[in-house]
Amino acid sequence: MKKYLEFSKNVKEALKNKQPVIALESTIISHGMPYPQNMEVAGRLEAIAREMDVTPATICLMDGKVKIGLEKADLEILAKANNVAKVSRRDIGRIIALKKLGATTVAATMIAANWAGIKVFATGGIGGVHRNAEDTFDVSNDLIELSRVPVIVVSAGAKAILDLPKTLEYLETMGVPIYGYKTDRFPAFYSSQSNQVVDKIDTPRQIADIYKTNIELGLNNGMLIANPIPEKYEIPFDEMEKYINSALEKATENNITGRELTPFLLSEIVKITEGKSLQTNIKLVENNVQLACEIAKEL
Ligand code: PSU
Ligand code: MN
Repeated sequence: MKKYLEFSKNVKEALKNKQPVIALESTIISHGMPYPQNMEVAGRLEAIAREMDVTPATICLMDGKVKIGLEKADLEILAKANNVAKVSRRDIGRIIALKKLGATTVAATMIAANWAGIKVFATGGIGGVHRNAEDTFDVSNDLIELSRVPVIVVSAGAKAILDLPKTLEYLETMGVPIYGYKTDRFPAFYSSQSNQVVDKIDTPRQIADIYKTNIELGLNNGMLIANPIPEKYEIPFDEMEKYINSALEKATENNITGRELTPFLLSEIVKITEGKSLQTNIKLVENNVQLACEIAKEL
């Protein structure tokens, strides 16, 4: 497997010297936000990590390799290209073998981070169980990978485009530990809380200790840290619900399903909120990068 990994110079050095490193995904750049904001955000996230003396490793698939850590030119390609594949587990081999350009989802980023020896990963929101999953069976691969790849994922919960109670039930079934950071309410991405209850945890040290204990016990599953958006930046749950419903209606009208659904809903919501949701999205990812860096330092 090692022959497929290509480390940037900084990430290679940091890992060799046992310095803290965090992984960042690339689907958020290619499919989650429009250009040029995606490029700015990718750069800003890396800068936040560096200011905290943590090395950021943005991950993608390019030229037949799994790239661990991207140079600016690579980020630019990802941010601009409109033929980037969205890569979950099933797509990794195909995109590498055919030497295509692939952006990694939470699922694929966890897998690649684990190959690279990176234990903490910051993102915006994870995929989950979609509303109406009882008809469509649309359950994100992210949830399965959380159950079998030993990486800590810091997210702002999950978007309310999903069915949050079903998402939490599914994670419980799959044995994934979920902790609310300084909260016992599962956050709903744009909103700092939903009505769903989770276990509360208060410090990065405790998160690192639980992770280490799990690993030592041979429980090689991942862990989800749900980090609420700071209240001053949030969009209230009820207000979001209206936007989400009209995005969902439009998806149904246009027969959007499968891997297209999540990116479609994300871009519709940006349009409906006239960019306000994008600002919120950026704030929460920054907040997640900070927490991921604190956890990586403890580890
Ligand atoms: N949710 C968001 N923003 C995102 C995604 C999800 O709020 O950018 C992206 C992530 O990369 C996530 C993927 O892993 O979508 C999930 O897609 P799907 O639902 O098709 O599994
Ligand atoms: Mn899906």
